[in-house]
Amino acid sequence: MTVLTLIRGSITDQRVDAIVNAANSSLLGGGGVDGAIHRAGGPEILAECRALRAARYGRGLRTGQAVATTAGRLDARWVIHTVGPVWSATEDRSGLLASCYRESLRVAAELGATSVAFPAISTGIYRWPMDDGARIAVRTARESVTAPVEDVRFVLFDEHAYGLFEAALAAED
Ligand code: AR6
Repeated sequence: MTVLTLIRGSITDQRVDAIVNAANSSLLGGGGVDGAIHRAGGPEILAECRALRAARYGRGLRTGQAVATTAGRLDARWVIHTVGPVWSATEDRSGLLASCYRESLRVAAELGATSVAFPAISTGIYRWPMDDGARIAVRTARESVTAPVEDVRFVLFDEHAYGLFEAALAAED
């Protein structure tokens, strides 16, 4: 049975099979979680991202899709890069945000990962409201997780995010 858990802290401190990165379509790094992952994981991750761009992803990774690389020096086997949607007040992009969680879990299962750590995708630089982002994260992970993944962790940077994920989890039960 899959367990969804919440952790307060930095995703770069997690010991799991796969760490999910809230990347952008260039796959070449950025701020927030992306910057932290590349800093902590070292240049091997960026080298693989560049190779992906040179091969299958010449035009970048599309929003809602996911792709894996090495985790470099992180205490994980893989980083799964996914591109969240930028929040829009006029267009409903929640299907794309759900797709990030679903596709990341699909890639994780394909790799044989049993444990996966997620950040709250799109809720930082991409401005998605945290309460809605939390609901989409929890609901989609519960619906789309498959074996061998059995441990899904949401790693929240601050108390506010943690509280909203807690509420989203409680509302699902
Ligand atoms: N561990 C866990 N959560 C974190 C960490 C961390 N080390 N650092 C930030 N957060 P963001 P996005 C939280 O901006 O909104 C990058 O430049 C943060 O508080 O990392 O999907 C990419 O290259 C927020 O709640 O990702 C893209 O261009 C959440 O993680 C763009 O930002 C996500 O914030 C993606 O923006």
